[in-house]
Amino acid sequence: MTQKPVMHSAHWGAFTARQQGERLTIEPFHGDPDPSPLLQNFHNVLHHPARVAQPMVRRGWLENGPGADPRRGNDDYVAVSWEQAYTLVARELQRVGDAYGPEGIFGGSYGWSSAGRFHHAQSQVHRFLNTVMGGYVRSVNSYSSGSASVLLPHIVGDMNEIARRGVSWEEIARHSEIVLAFGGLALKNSQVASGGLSEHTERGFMQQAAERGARFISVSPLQSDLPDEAQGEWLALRPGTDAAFILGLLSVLIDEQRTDEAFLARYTVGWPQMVAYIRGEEDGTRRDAQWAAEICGVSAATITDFARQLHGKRVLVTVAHALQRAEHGEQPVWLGLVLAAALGQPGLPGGGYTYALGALGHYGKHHNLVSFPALPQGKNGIDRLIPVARIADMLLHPGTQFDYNGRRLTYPHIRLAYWAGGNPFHHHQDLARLRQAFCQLDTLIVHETAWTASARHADIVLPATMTLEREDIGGAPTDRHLFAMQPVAQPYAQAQDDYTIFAELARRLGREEAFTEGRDARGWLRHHYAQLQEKLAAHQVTIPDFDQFWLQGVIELPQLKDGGRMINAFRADPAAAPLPTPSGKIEIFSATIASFGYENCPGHPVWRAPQQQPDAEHPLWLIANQPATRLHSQLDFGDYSLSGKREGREVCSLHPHDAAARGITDGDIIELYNQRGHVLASARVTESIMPGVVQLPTGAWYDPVDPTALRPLCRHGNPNVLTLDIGTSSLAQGCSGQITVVQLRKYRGELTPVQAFIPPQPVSYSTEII
Ligand code: PGD
Repeated sequence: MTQKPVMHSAHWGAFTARQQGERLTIEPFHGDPDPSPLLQNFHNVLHHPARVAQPMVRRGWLENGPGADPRRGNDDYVAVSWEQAYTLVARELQRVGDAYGPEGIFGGSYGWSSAGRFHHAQSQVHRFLNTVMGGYVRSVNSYSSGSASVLLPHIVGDMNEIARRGVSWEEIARHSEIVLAFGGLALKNSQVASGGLSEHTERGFMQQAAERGARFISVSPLQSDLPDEAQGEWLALRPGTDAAFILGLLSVLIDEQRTDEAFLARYTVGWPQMVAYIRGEEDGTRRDAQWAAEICGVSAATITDFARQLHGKRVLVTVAHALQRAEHGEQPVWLGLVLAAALGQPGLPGGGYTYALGALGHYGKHHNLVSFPALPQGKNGIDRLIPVARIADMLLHPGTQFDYNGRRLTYPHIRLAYWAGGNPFHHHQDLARLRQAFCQLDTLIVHETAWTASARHADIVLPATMTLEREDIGGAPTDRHLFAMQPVAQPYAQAQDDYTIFAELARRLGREEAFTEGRDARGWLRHHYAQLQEKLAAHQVTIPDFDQFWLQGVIELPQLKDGGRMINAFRADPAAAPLPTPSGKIEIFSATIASFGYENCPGHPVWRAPQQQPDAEHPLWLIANQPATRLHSQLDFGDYSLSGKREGREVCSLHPHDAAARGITDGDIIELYNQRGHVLASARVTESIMPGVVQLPTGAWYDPVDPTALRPLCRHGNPNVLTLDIGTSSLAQGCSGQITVVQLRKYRGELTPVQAFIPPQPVSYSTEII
């Protein structure tokens, strides 16, 4: 069948699409100057065998009923009808709700889902659990910015103001002299923005700035963290040591009286404590260039010279999400701000501190005058939460206390977890431990488009439509285009929209009206669009009516050009526009954080060596970063993602020295391992990575040879088998998955093909009992 092209949008770009048989042809949005190759992942996925075709129930759960079960992840599945699936899910929700109330249900359902604002799966789960079940145990913060989002409000202000509304790319192109990017500015990251990204402009802005003479300096163990267009410089340092590096820089600036004392006195609190710490007045350890050199693997002379080069220049400091996704990840975020302040830069055009520039396509962009309405979540009847990355701790240790951002909280006892739009067996650390945690549940229900590892651990798997199979509206607060996401194809097999599934469950549980408010999906789209019209009308802005919008496929929204507004106003008049911190200033020392008494995150930024250190057994750092060929684990079976693999396995980069020392050549299958498990990958030998460091991106679907093994072997290349499941600190309890330590060798065991994309075949089973 060949159809007319229709407009659609994804987190990685807008496009028109046309179905031709089982494949799609895709044309990037005409206004996009630098479309993302991730669009190619849509070509082959609509009818891929990895799709979930029908509702399925885990055999052990059918036989024994709800309850802890070590077979999760290693059991058969039984195909059931939608009628049977609805009966089972509604009955189980009723049982858990009656016996334990919302405190027995975990509805965090973390995950990126797809770009449409109405069918956003996590919002659908939350609304359903609030309006139908009276609430749920929730999760707070994200795997992306778990520690920064907790830290930044204490020391400067809301993360949104210092990231999304930070210094704009336009200003950088015009004014910055040095862009000092800790963790780099890799385009693979900024090609993505939640809700969509119609114009990929980072490459162009970097080119403009570089042509004007701006210097881009990427401080990172990986050369690939900066695109060619930036004509940048690469300063390689050991993973996880940026905080020590910045302390070394500060020490040079202090000793050589190159700090902007007037700025520090007027706009910050706590500089004297910082100086005392750097000089070792507290404990006798001077954090100078030599001290930093030994930690970072960068010479003291380089650190000294580097600090001098920053002095007197319009410097913009940015710290990537990746750096705070590690033990003590709060520290480089804090120190990046301190460095910018010490140089007197915040609030100057193209200078200062902007958090996570380039980490997503949202940052450094302009904000829409008004934002598109989100699906209302309803009211959660309880206030129980966990920081999102503490899920395994919660399931394994109910009733145990933990610290979080000045509070002492207790893990609830969860009986049922409901997940839609996320893939915990992609995003979480130490997957063997995660499996044990999920085995404690009575019931795990998952809506999925495809048979991810998370679906394979569920008790009830409901087939969800993918974005291409339904209508929605796509837009992000930093994107001037709003898209009518028109359906490209019919739903695959028996797949249904998350909304349809929840509406039917709500009906069976007697709460249909509360959940749907009498609207079908199109009704909600019209409703939200009307709300947008109303908000714009208040600013005397008119947009076409819904039908016209739907016909056109795209409209343009008015934007504000107010990047850096909070800091600019503060610099102009700190008394009139104080920062939303307790002192109203940049807090180099935070009395609030100090009052929490956390050894792992005291009142001013510090260097704390992580508990994971390379040693004789595990001598290599592993960087498990974002992939370049897909968004997280989404569409790992898509054409573009597959094209990046070798013989179906993920590719691991390592330096020629480390390869030679182990007799490894390019293209060998290697085994990375540590005390948590083993991972196979294809070796790429390259000089664009530091010696002593290897890199394996996230997102290859977990494919354990024996899912029940205590130290499983993933034959596909999922690095989260190896990463450690600990919080960044007691302050934020963020995800620490970015780096870990490993050993590796040429793989000499039995090599079985990757099976991650082969779905479970339903076993025959009498479903009369349902
Ligand atoms: P995705 O692969 O985007 O990963 O973790 P996240 O769980 O968000 O998962 C989204 C899932 O939603 C996919 O399985 C997709 O099939 C499904 N889906 C898409 N659309 C729909 C829909 O409409 N309905 C339903 N029901 N399902 C849908 C990402 C997380 O991983 C993030 S944000 C970060 S930043 C972290 N990064 C790292 C890292 O750098 N290093 C490590 N080691 N670990 C990380 N984990 C984190």
